[in-house]
Amino acid sequence: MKKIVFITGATSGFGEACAYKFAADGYDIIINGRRTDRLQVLADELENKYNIAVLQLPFDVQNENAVFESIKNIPADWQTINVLINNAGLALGRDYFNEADVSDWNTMIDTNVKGFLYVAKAVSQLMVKQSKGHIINMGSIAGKEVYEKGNVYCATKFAVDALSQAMRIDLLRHNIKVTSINPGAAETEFSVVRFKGDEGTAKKIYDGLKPLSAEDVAEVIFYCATLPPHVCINDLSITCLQQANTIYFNRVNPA
Ligand code: NDP
Ligand code: 8X3
Repeated sequence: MKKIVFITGATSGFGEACAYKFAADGYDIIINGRRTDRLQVLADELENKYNIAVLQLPFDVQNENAVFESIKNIPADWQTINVLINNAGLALGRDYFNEADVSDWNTMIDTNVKGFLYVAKAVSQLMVKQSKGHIINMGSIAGKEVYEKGNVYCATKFAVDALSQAMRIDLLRHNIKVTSINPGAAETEFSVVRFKGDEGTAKKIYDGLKPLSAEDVAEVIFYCATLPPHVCINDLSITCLQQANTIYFNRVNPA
């Protein structure tokens, strides 16, 4: 039977790795992101390599109207979404609270909280019609514990944590699973985005570490998504061996 996964933020990192992981298992895939050139390349690769169908749904999750209109207009045979990976998100800047850039705060809140909510609401309405589905929200260990200069990014991930709990309660009567995945440091484009293209500073985040890879996180997400129907992982934190929490690392020979 046809299985469909909808992945936001599929043009890079965790989202892209999930697209490959689920495609290899025969899922048809709805991919979202803003960079349409990357969506096209990904769609071509997945269709050719895995003989599955891919629907490209480019939109900016910050755009409320675009999110609700795009999801409402998904072709009927794609609306039976089994799994949503609500992953699109970013950090911008790592600054003391009093020095941080307010426009960075706005973008993080608009993307990680408001965009995240728009997507979850629109897709949950499709899942309610089927009385089943699985929403996998991308949290972070930054949503469990605040760290210095993490302020608003951490707050957005605390919001994801609270909203995952809220969705789990409110969607319980519709048989919809809600899982929050909370990774620690993972080497994707995340830090390059956070430091606005400064690759040297981004690289230093992983100094002396073997961090998580996007594929490690995709593996865990796939595991959560493929458990028996009556089993739901509610909340799962994952770090590399050398990270205990957002603050404590065991770095080996840092430069
Ligand atoms: P990447 O930067 O590699 O990927 C981020 C993805 O999000 C891209 O596909 C990007 O696509 C998409 N995205 C960002 N903003 C928007 C937007 N406004 N509308 C639509 N898509 C958007 O980072 P990761 O894969 O690491 O990050 C994915 C998620 O995981 C984020 O929510 C992040 O907070 C979280 N996370 C990351 C950790 C890490 O250490 N890497 C650890 C814990 C959580 P495009 O630019 O094409 O729109
Ligand atoms: C990303 C992990 O610790 O850099 O959410 O905030 S961290």
